[in-house]
Formats: sequence, structure tokens, C-alpha cells
Amino acid sequence: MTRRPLVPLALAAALATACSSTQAAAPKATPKETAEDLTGVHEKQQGNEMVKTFDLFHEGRPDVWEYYETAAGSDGKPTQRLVRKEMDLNDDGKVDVWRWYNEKEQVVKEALDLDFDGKVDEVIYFDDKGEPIKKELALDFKGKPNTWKYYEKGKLVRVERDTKGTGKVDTWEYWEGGKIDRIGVDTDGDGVVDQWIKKSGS
Ligand SMILES: [Ca+2]
Ligand SMILES: [Ca+2]
Repeated sequence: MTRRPLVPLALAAALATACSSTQAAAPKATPKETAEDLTGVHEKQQGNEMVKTFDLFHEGRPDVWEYYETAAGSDGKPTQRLVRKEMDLNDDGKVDVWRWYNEKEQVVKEALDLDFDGKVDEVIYFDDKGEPIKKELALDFKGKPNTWKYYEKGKLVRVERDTKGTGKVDTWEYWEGGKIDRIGVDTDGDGVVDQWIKKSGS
């Protein structure tokens, strides 16, 4: 297996920030807000975030990065809280999983690069019980979501699809009890169902 010879720049910058204040300034990076903006590298450190790294593959470089914020704890003393985590699952030096945590350190959002090409293929949003609320999927692995799944109490209730690659939803599947109940299709592109190709009870 070929190995990338150098630690990625963003990682080097992250480590430099964590380890020393005398290092050269980190390269400029644009804060990333959405899954589409994630490009297989590290998100820029925010605020007073510090990073802890782990070398799970024991190869002398990190493959898990945990980002902590310092905040006042319930006793008023400064405490560290995990705010996000990045993981390199296939040991190519690029991040494949990004997780974000709430103030109780529960995962609220997870982004996954399933085919390790640097483009995010799935983003999952969780409620405070750890159940998925919504999944955004790029089923063609091209990095742009084309399918959105919505959940209530952990159960799939609706799937919205952009089947024409227009960036707009054109098909709505409504699920009940683990089965599709009805499917509506927008045929003229105005974002409203024109035709029910499967009706409730049919
Ligand atoms: Ca990777
Ligand atoms: Ca991908």
C-alpha cells in the first residue's frame, strides 16, 4: 500500500496550533458550514478549540482527532468539552468521518465519506436520544445530496428525491410502518406534486 509521504498541511497546522505558539501561522482556511464544503480534510479549528490526536493504527501519525472547547463547568471551574471528532478510517491521511457533539457530548451530526474520495456521501442528524432525524445522501457518490430521508422516533416517514439532478426534490415517498404508503411526483418542476404514482392503500 502506498503511503502519502507527508502529514497533510491542515493536520500539521492543527498540531502546530495545539503544541506550540511559536510555529508559523496556520494556512488560511475558509470556515466550512455544510457537508458539501467538506473536502476530505480537517475543518478549521474554531475559537479556543484544542485538539487531541490518537494513532490507532500505530504508524506514527494520527488517525483520530478530537476537538475540545474550554468552558466553565457546573462548579464554575474551566472544563473541557468534546465538540467534534474527525477520523481517518482507511489510513490514507484524509478524514472520512466527521462528528459534531452537543453540550452533553452527544453526537448531533455525522458526515461520512463512504468511498474515501474526499467527497461526503452521507450526513446524518441525530436527536438527543441518538435517533436519526434526517439523512442526506449522495447516492451517486458525486458529493451532492440527491436523497433526503426523514425520521420520527427513529422510524423512516418520508424520502425526498432529486431524480433529475436539478438540485430540487421531484419525488416524495411517504412511509408508514416500514412500507411505502404513497409516492408523489412533480412533473413540471414547480416543487409541487402533480401526480400520485402510488396512492395510499393501493
Ligand atoms: Ca481516509
Ligand atoms: Ca465519497
